[in-house]
Amino acid sequence: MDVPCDVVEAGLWDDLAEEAGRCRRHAVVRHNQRPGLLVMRDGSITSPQRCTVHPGGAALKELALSKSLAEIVGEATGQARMTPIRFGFKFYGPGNFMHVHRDDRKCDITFSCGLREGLAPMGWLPRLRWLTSDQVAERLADALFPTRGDAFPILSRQLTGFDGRRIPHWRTPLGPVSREVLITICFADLSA
Ligand SMILES: O=C(O)CCC(=O)C(=O)O
Ligand SMILES: [Fe+2]
Repeated sequence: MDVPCDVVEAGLWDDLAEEAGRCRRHAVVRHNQRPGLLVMRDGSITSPQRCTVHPGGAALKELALSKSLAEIVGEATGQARMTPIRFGFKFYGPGNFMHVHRDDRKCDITFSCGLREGLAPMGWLPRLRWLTSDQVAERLADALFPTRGDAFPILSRQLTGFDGRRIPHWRTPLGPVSREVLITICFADLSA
């Protein structure tokens, strides 16, 4: 689902871009080197990735906790109390990547957007949504960036939500001069 543009004011996007710039130099490296797809007890699938991450500051908090965003997310998912349980900036530099995986079980919906123009699409396999994680791991054991996948555009300053806990998705390695900044926000229904 796409979040309507007017849910986030233009000024906040500028603040986010500036905040990301400040956070970049304090971001920590996330480098999982364990090869292969590992099915976790919560049903998520972890796999190798390399990037740097930062939990953000006041601007990202304002976006993640904004009432208007929570309302849209609640409406889209049919769940009353959607709460952002995890959010942050992701910085991808040259050669950084994320192999195919399934997000944390707690994430009812994962939102992503870029802060720079021209971000390459993510890859995803929506048709594998209903397979078990064991089935997915077996099927994709030799396809860390599945070539049969579809492109999932991640636009700049346009939040898009997807079922990252069920749909296997990935980001292929960035080129030698590429640098990207993404925002990810994961919402969970805490009313149950
Ligand atoms: O790089 C992306 O676009 C997706 C990031 C992602 O899937 C994640 O952080 O779990
Ligand atoms: Fe993910």
